[in-house]
Amino acid sequence: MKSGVFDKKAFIQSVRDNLKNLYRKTLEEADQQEIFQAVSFAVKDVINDRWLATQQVFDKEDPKIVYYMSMEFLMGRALGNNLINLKEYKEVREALDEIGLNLDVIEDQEPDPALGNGGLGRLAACFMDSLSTLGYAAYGCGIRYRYGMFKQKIQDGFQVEVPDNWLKNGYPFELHRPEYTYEIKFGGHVRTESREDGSLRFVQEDYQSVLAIPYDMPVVGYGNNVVNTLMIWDAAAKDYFELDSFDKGDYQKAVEQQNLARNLVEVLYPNDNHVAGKELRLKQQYFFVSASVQRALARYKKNHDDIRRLPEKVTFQLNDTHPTVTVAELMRILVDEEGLGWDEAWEITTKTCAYTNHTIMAEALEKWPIEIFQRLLPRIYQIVDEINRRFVLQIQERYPGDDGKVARMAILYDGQVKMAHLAIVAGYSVNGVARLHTEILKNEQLHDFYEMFPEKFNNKTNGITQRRFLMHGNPLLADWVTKHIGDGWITELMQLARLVPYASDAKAQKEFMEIKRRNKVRLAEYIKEHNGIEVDPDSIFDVQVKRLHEYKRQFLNILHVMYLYNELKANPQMDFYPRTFIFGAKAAAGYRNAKLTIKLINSVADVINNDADIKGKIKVVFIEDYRVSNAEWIFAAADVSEQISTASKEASGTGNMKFMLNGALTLGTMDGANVEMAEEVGMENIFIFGMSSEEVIAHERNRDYDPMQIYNSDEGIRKVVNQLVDGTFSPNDPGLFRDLYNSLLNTQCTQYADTYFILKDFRSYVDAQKRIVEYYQDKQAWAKSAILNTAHAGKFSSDRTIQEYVDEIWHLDHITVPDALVAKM
Ligand code: GL2
Repeated sequence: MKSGVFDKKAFIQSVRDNLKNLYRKTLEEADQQEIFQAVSFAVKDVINDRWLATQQVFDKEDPKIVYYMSMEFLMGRALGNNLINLKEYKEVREALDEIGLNLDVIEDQEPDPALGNGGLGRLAACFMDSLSTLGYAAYGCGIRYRYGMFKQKIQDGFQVEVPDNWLKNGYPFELHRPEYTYEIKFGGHVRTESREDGSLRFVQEDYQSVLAIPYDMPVVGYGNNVVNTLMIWDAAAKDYFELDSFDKGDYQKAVEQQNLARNLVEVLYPNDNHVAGKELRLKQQYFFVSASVQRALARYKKNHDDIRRLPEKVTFQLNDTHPTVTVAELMRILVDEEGLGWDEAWEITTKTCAYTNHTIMAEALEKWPIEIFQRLLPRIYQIVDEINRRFVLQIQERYPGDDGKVARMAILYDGQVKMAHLAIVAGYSVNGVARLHTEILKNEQLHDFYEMFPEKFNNKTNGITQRRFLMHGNPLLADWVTKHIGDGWITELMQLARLVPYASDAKAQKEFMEIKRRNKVRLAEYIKEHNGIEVDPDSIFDVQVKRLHEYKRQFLNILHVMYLYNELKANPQMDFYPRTFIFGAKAAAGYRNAKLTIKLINSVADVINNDADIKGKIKVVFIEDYRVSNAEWIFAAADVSEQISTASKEASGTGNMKFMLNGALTLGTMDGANVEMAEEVGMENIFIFGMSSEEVIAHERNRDYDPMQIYNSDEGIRKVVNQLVDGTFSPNDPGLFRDLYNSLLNTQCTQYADTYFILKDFRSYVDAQKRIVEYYQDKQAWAKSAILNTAHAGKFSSDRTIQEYVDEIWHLDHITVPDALVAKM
């Protein structure tokens, strides 16, 4: 496997050697986990040659580097993906097969490194894959949480959170790099002293500190020898083992530092599109930002002596506002450590940092109480204060006498630090993640900023990596595509358009649907094993998998299932095509209505799945612990993809693209990237329903929506809503779902009832569902649309997205890592 030529014998020998060295075991004695470790180390060995070679190219060619700053990287399992990108997947499978090992079983031993919540974290992972594949120099910068996203158990229909101890067996794909340890300082106070030249020096004193120690993970590009690095930071106490500290009797301080270090990286906050505002979270942010910026600057200074030229070689992309302290940390280093003047430092910073906005949800906007911010980060606060002071002057100069502008735009206001404002003021680029989302940012949420800095705003529609979500997740379809159009799509997804002629070809249709069926059988077996439920692979697999959030409207979906059930009960002889409704979702641990919705789905499932009257025509399945690894199978098996958020609320969505790529038809609102998907695939091949974002925004502005009117006038709706509180689905506790009922009708409990317009969109959703079942029964029409969905998914490759970031924001240099160099390592 030195440079692309796979040597079966050498690989197997390497696996055997690893088992001997790691466990003193033979292949026959080792268990599957040990074999997974041994195989992974054998693969890592191959990766290391490319990783070393890539670093040499960096050193020699000195390309500009993007540092992708993100609190979350939802990488998913690495073994299979690395083999795919090394182009050795099939060869390794065969080699293992020959010695009686099954690669699927081995892959299944790997924990899912779940260092992210959902779309935002998974996007970061797809971006890293594309950066390597396209040949751009990049570091992902994040936190090595000891516990990632919790594991979800369903007990008695309720979600129970179980810690995810992903490191318990050791993770073979990480590399400990203690030589890049940095000190991070919290708290204390800032003393000012004069330098000889009369300028001021700021010194932080009486602080607590922790050490940041990175673990590097390789990110392998597809077939090009490029290996970038994901650096995730672990924390350790500084003084704990320093005798010094004990000598001075400073035991208390040593223990505190130990606790700080332990807590800092202990756990990922399991909130998606929502901030809890906890002090520890701000510490996490500064911790990984400070360490990453220090490492980036150290790397830069190794071969450059003019810090003023930093923007030519380094760019920091802020993945949402979470890493926004990057701006102030960079200013601190430039001013306090590099001795630059404010204006010079600001010039550099504002050419180096760029910001991506991922949501318009108000509860996700990060605002820190000044009190916490200042106490935890005293020097950083001073810097933010100065940035704010200068910015407010700028606003006043531009809009004299307009206090409203200052109130709406200042970084410090009302006792809070507004992180998005800081990111926009300091960033040289501000982007949204789908066209509609960017327009809403410009016209609504960030309108004041857009008016002041129109040149900063741009759109970068999200994308996904086809290497994981087609090649690895759906090998049957991947082979089918390659058989028809060659394998160019693996690195150039637009080539899928060449499938268009096959959409009308009877043979191709038959093959395509046969593959879909085999993937449905694979998922049905998984469901049987995990849920004990039999589902019919010939029924329509209608799937909604994503985080549970009210705006994503899983509630609308399950209410519709209840509605269908009522129809079928009332008329058991009706013509009814069998349907399987599949859900998968984690709810934030403290999000009550979200957790109750999970219970509702499971309760409805219990009643419907066990009702002999309906003869199995409706099945409802809640897949436990939805995560990247089982997601790959679910996308491959879906007929219908539910993307039903309240229009304007889903910034982009990325699951929508994964379904489309795998030939599912979307049932969705005109929200997020659905709009662009509709444009690509054509309105005949997608099922759109519900209010437009303009209508939603108008109702929100005018506060003129009254769900009670709908409830009073529509009997079918009234019946399902009443069933939430009459014990139909919770006979032992009829009040169980009262809060969900209230969320629809009761104006007392939220700012207004039915905040997410579920009843408003209900009828239109029912109609769209009807159109879907009718369409499904026209096998040819459906097959044609399914193929066209795959064929028109090309735009939604993260390769396209990253190329746009490179061309329009980062301006990176392309690198190549020659085979000859790899062979020398
Ligand atoms: C999100 C958006 O909700 C989602 O629509 C988008 O696709 C992703 C990636 O851009 O970002 N914003 C956010 O805060 N989370 C998301 O998934 N957690």
